[in-house]
Amino acid sequence: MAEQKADIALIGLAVMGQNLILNMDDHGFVVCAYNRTVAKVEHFLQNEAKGTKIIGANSLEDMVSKLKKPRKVMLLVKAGSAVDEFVRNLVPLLEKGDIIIDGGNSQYLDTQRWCKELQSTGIHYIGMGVSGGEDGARYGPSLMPGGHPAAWPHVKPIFQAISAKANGEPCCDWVGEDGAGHFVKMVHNGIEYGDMQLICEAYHVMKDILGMEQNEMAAVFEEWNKGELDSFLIEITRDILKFKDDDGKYLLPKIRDTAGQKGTGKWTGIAALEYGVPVTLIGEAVFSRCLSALKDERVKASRSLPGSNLKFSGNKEFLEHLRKALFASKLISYAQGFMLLREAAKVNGWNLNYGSIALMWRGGCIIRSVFLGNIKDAFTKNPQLSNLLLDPFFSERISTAQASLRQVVAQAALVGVPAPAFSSALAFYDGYRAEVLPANLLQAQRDYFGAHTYEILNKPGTFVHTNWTGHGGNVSATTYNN
Ligand code: 2AM
Repeated sequence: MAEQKADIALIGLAVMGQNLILNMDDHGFVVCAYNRTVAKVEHFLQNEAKGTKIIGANSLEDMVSKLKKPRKVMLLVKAGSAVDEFVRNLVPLLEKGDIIIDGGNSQYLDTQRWCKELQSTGIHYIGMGVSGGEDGARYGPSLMPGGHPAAWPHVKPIFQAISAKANGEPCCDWVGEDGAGHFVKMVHNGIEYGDMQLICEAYHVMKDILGMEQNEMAAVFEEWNKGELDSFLIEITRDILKFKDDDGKYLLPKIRDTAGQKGTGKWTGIAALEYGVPVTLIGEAVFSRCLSALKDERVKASRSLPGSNLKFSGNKEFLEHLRKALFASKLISYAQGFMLLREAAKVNGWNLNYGSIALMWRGGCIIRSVFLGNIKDAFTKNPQLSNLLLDPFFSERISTAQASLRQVVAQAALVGVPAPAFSSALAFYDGYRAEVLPANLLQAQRDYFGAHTYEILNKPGTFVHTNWTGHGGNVSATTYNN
């Protein structure tokens, strides 16, 4: 009897790849497994995949021959050259209508490039963000596919079946054209950096301003997790705070305070700079990791640079300010993230559905939270919403929480505890709501030294240059009408 043909092939048998295959198998799909080091295929079939419908292949040709048409081949290999190499080798083996899905952590520009390059071949390309770690991959990740839209109906049943569900709805939907899926995944990771940094700053405030013990802090996070901050990251923070080492002492203080990073937060910052969107909180979160990595310099500086002599004089009621500050800052960070998505969509011609992006992040991934349900509701009510802060639900929340954010930033500054993410959130908030900013002076400076011209406030479109060093206050102005 001929071997049953597979619904999809998956290349890359590291943990994420294996778990996604097992997840697909659980949902009734026949998967063909392949890996660069072919010996791993047999090992997988004999161990983790024993007793399943999963089949294996010993070459790319063998794999392609075992697939139903249109063939679907998913890559879960190292981003960059490994993806490029596999795509190049696959293209001659595939035909019009077949689909390649890159589920790795590729840069969206690479995905954009492949979409463009494969356009003429008729082979469809999808770049899909996958979030949720190993557990997510096994039992329900958040999946963010984008690329050639014609491919979506063919892979939709598989990906929506294996994805996480939030209130019964799949945390997987079509994101948009070419690199949109990987772009959204990148912004997700940036937001994750911001959320983590905010939680770390809250912990720092509790520890060094309020002088709290770890079990007390754990109890506060436990409490916070029951309300509007309910999220995976708050939950794991509670568990981390509670965790004791074999010697019965808390593990957390024994961990060296230097943060690592793989780069996706940094890419969000780079994209923010390139698109000219003030995604300040994520930027600060990335820089905070960089600063933490300067441990030796910090140790030296701690002995010579003075801090503040002021002591905090409040009490534990301050915790409510801290909770509200965390909520407000998180909201500001997400508002910034969606601003970046909106600008990138405009520049690249992507038709992004912001509500469905919020739903994709609502479950399965690291930033999953109740809060994302509120964001989904905001965009469902008003798909044209220009900024999350202007949604009625959120503008009411921020107007009550902003005073607490001021308290936290002010106290941290007075006592000398760094709170870069909280501070940048507040600075953005005050900048965003400012009718007048001091950029008039900035324009004057630019015109002074570089004759860049400036626009007349009451005459939009009228640009003039002033001879700022002219004698006796006699300035000459040239008018340019755009
Ligand atoms: P391997 O098992 O043969 O190393 C995660 O590292 C996955 O990416 C693994 O399946 C790994 O295959 C694959 N991978 C890493 N670098 C690769 C490369 N340069 N070419 C092909 N596959 C690669």
